Amino acid sequence: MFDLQAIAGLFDLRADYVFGTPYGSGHINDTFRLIMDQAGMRVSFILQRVNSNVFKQPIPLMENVKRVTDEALRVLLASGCKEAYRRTLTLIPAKDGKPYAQDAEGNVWRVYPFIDRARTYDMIENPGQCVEVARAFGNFQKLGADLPGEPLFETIPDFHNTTKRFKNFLNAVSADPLGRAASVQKEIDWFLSREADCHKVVNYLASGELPLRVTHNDTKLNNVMLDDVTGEGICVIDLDTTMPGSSLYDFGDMIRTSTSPAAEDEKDVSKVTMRMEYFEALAKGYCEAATFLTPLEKELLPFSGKLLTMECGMRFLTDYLEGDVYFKIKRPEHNLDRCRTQIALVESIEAQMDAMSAIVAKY
Ligand code: ADP
Ligand code: GN1
Ligand code: MG
Repeated sequence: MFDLQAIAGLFDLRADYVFGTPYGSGHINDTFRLIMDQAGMRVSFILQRVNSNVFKQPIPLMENVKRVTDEALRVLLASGCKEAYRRTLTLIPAKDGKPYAQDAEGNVWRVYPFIDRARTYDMIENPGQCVEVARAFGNFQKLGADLPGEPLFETIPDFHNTTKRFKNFLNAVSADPLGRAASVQKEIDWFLSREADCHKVVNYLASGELPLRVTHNDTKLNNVMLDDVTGEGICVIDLDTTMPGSSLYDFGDMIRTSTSPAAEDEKDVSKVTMRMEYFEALAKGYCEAATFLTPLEKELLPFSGKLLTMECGMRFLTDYLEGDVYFKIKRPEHNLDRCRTQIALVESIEAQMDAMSAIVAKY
């Protein structure tokens, strides 16, 4: 569908195109692995088309990514790190020197070196990985705290504003463009009964009781690369939503994606459960790295898992009602299946909230 060779040719890769294939399991951007021949040596790159339906202003977004990755590289090199270029994404410039290229249709593309001997996981395999994931995202927030210059551009306004997300959900229910609402009344009622939870963090941020930080905002498990040999969380990726946010958004999405043994789109929701051992590993890794947390942020860490899982479930249901226009889907009821796993996970978290709080108090 895209002429990958021509697009690769827009970048200063100093290599001959061999082939390119779709890559990864992200729900938003179009990602490809490029195999190139560089003076006789096979090298890989990641080529991505920024999803302009989701990100309405891709160029300021790319300026954010450039600032964040430049700063990460600067810090790694200053610390004497031997494999700095494996521990942060780095943008390869286009032939005109810009950190991105535009094709004739106006699509914005970027290229990163392919990070080798490391991979992302769609499902967590052991609690040790949780420690690594949480540490990597915690350290990423530290980097954000020291980022010089203006605040980052807000690539998706109100991305985690759960009050607005709830309103959008209500609008989708009443518009019901595909006549799907009646068949999912049970799920709709489930979210309606939890409205009060949607306002809590938003209100604390508005009153200043919770601080606004530079956060990643999409800390799902498959947005961090773990080293194949050591298992270490070596590189945080998918930086499109790095912007002002709450630490709770980041920790909450780690709970959502790294504590259950079931896939996000598992059809058998009886498999979905929040495992305390995995939560404890996340809390340990995160609290070790995120030494800046205030008492209220710490207190709300267990609640953040409920909130972000609820938010994501509500977003999947909203997208199902609106006709699957936002998240990539692979089957007709994909978003509905995803919504149902999120509901099951929230119920599991609700049942264990006290024990989760006791664990946070330990760290
Ligand atoms: P999306 O926004 O669609 O989730 P991501 O930026 O997360 O896109 O990329 C999708 C997948 O591609 C990731 O989960 C990861 O497996 C892989 N990936 C992304 N960047 C790199 C990289 N620099 N090196 C190796 N793999 C990568
Ligand atoms: C999307 O891009 P990806 O797959 O890492 C989404 C997240 C959701 C997640 C649900 C920009 O993340 O907000 O939590 O799907 N990203 C965007 O799996 O909307
Ligand atoms: Mg991703």
